[in-house]
Amino acid sequence: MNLVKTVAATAVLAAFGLGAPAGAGTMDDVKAKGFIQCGVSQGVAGFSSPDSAGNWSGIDVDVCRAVAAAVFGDSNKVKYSPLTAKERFTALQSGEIDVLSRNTTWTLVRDTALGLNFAGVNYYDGQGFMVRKDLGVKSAMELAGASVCTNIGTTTELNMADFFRTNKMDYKPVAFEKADEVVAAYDSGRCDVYTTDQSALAAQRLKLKNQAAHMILPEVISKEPLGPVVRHGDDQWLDLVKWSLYAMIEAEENGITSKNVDEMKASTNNPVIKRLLGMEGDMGKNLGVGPDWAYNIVKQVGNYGEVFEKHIGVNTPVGLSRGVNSLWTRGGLMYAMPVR
Ligand SMILES: N[C@@H](CCC(=O)N[C@@H](CS)C(=O)NCC(=O)O)C(=O)O
Repeated sequence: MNLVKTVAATAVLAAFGLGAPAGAGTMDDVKAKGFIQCGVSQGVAGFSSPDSAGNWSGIDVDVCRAVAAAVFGDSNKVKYSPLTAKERFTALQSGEIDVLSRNTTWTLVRDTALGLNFAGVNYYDGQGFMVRKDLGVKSAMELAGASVCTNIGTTTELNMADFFRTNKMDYKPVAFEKADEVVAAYDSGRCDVYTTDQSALAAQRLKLKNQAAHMILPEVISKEPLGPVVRHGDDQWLDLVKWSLYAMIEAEENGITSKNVDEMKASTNNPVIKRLLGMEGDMGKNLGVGPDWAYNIVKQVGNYGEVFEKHIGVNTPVGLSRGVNSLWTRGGLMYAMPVR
């Protein structure tokens, strides 16, 4: 029966041109080649962006580094594929990348019809609008007739259409494939408005010639839960990516940081921490990795709060506050399932 289902699923994927080379077995493939191929953006500060030497960093990059720490005990065993919004799902479906960690919104269609699985959420976001201050607009409800710059192949385009239609306002979409083309078009005055996820507005604003001349309008017009994505039909790999993210959140909840993890490991009597750090239970074995999987994540990458503050927090140029991305114990949405 399972074989029949697999054959049928393969035929369906092939019929949609999705190919079938990389269904199950990503864990074995990754172990055999010795690194994880991680799909990232082409450069969104704090999320995934390269430095001048080509080293990638950001909270999306750190999800891939966490998975590499869990599998290999080495967070550096990652190669990066910069992808536009339009290219990203094909790259995952075809097996070109092992995981997509690139400000990607979890939606029903992506989770089902595209043959993908979301492994969790590493940033809860929502779509916003940026305008030049001298446009004299204080609310998105004053944008009737505006030209609006955005990216092709995104939820942004769809939400924008919903927003203007619902509010019975005309608008002129100006869409580009590359994010830098959108920024350049907006900065040169080709459109009145730049719309994307609010976190990306904060990041992309850093690329504008005169940042102080722009403002983000108060309205948030959508839900954009952003998180890592894998292929449908590979539960073992899905589990590993999911629990690598949970490990970062669980570590924060338990006060375990990259700085104190060794001390915690040596001295704790807390069974939750003992299970997470591999001293009790057999959590790594269940995931197909070693007992130190979560220890390696925290030691080499950090807990979720550390990663947030390092790349996008209030003391970084991106300057985002935790808001709904706080732990559930502080009124936020970040909640890891129990490690037991
Ligand atoms: N979260 C939305 C939008 C994602 C998106 O691609 N946004 C653009 C606007 S800034 C982006 O990040 N581009 C970066 C790039 O192409 O490198 C989605 O999943 O569709």
